[in-house]
Amino acid sequence: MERTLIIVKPDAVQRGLTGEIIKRFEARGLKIIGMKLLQVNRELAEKHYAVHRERPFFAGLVEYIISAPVVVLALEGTDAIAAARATIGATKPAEAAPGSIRGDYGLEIGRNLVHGSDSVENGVIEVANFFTEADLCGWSRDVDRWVFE
Ligand code: D4T
Repeated sequence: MERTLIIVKPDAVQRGLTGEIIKRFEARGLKIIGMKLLQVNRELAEKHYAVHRERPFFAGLVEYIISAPVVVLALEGTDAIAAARATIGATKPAEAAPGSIRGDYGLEIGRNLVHGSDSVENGVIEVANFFTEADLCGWSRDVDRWVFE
């Protein structure tokens, strides 16, 4: 089972799309093992996007992610990383396939609605950046045998 960190970004929360976005991951079969609403502080934002520290868009990216509350989810499932990223769509919403979150709701890269971890290793690291082990709920879902073979 892989874990991925999903961030429903400030633009999505402000636009009232939180439920719509969570619904898509849930319907796909990914299991929510952690979820909370929070306003990310600068330190956590810079840690989360540290890989982009030298890029010209870094400052704007940090300002955007700390500008208003986000909803973060820890999701678990078979191939959770690839499945979640396919559900999210391409980084540039204008290039994202219709049916993906960004393809259905976004236009600009700086307002791309949702984050999903890009590797198994980063999924583990990012979930730990936003949740303590005590925050996570390793529950047994009754429908799991109809989702996982
Ligand atoms: P996140 O990390 O938000 O899920 O986005 P992606 O995984 O799809 O894309 P990314 O890591 O390459 O970029 C992280 C974040 O930076 C913003 N960004 C990116 C931007 O504002 N301008 C840019 O030119 C790029 C490449 C959008 C997503």
